[in-house]
Amino acid sequence: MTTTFPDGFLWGAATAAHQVEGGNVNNHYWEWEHAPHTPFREPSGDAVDHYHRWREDLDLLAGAGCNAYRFSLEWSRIEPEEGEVSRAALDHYRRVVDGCRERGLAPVVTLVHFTTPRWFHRDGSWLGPKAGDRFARFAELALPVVQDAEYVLTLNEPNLAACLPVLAEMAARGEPVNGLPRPDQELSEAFLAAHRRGLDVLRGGSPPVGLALVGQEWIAEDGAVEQMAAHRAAMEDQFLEAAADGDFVGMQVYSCARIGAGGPVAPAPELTTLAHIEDRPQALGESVRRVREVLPEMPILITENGIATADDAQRIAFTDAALRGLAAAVEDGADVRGYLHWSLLDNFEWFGGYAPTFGLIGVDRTTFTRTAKPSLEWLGGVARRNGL
Ligand code: IFM
Repeated sequence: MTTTFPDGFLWGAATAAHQVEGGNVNNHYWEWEHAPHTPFREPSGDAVDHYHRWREDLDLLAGAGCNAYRFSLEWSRIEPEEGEVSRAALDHYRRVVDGCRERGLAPVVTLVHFTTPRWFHRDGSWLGPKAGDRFARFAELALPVVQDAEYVLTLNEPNLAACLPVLAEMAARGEPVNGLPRPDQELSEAFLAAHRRGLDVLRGGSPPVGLALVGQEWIAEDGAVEQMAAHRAAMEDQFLEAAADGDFVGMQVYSCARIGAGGPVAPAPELTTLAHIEDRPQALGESVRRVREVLPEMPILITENGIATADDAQRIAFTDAALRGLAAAVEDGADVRGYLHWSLLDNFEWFGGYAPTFGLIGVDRTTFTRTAKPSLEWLGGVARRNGL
C-alpha cells in the first residue's frame, strides 16, 4: 500500500477564531458562556491570544514543514452591529492571509465557524427571515480578505450545529447523550440555504468554495442497518448532497457513529478520548470512502482530524493510523487534496473549556508561551516527505 500522497497535497493545521483569538466578547457564544446555568465548563476569556500572536503561530507551523493553515473569520469583529463594518478587523484578517502566503502556507478560510454576532443571534439567528441576506452581505464583506485564499469554506459543521437544539432538549429532559442525535431539520435547511447564498457571492472569481461537514464512520450495531441509514441520511447525506453545488467538500472526521435500534450507542469507556468520543482513527478513511460513494466526482479536503489527548505519543499514533486509512482511500480513487490537523494549538474546546487538548502546540494560558509538541515536528516531517 502506498503511503505517499498526490503532488501538491496540502499539509497543515486548523483553528477557529473563537477558540484561539481571545476577547471575542461580541458574539453569541460569549454571551452563552456567561449566562446563568451555562453549560460551558469555563468561559473562553483570552483564549490563547492568537489574535495578537498569529505570526508566532504561523512561524511554528511553517517552520515545521507544513504548507497550509486553516482559520476562520470572526463575524462579530467584522460587523459588530448590523451594517457597521470594522475596516480594522477586515485588515487584520487580510494580513493573516498575506502572512500565510509569505510563509509558504496556503490559507484556507472559513467564513463562520459556529459564532455569530450578538445582533444576528438576537434577531432569530439562522432561522430569522433575514439570515440568508445577512450572511450573503457578510460574504461580500469578506471577499477582499478571501480572494487570495487557497480554499474558502462558507460554514463550519452545520450538520453538527443543527444538533445543538436537539441536545439542549435532551439535556432539559435529563436524557443521556450517547452520540450525536439527528439534527433539527428546519435548522439544517436554514444552514443549507445560507450556504447557497454564500456560494452565490463567493463563486464570482474567488478561490474554490465549499462546505465543511462532520464526517463519521457509520456502524450499525446489532443489525440496526435501517436505523443507521436513516440517521446517516439526516446527519450526513442531505448535507453532502447540498455540498455538491460547491467546488469541493471539507470533511472533518474524528470518530465513528454507532447506531442501534434505539439510536446512538455510547462507545466503551476505555476507548473514549478527552472529548468523550471513541478513539477511532480508521474513521477518516472510512468517511472519505463514503463521501466518494455519495459524490463520486467531488474533490475532498480534510479540514479537520485529530484527537483530544494529554499524551502526545497517542496523538502521533492516532494521526499515523488515520493517514494510513486516508492513503488507502486515495489509492482506491478518492480525490483528496489535503489534510489539516485539528488543531494547531491547544484551545477553547467549547463546552469542555480548555481541558480537552487537541493541539500540536501547547500554550501556557498565563504567559501565552507556546511549546511545540513532538507531534508538530512529526506532522511537518510527513509534509516534507509528502507521505508517511
Ligand atoms: O473544536 C472542534 C471544532 O470547533 C469543530 N470540529 C470539532 C473540533 C473538536 O471537537
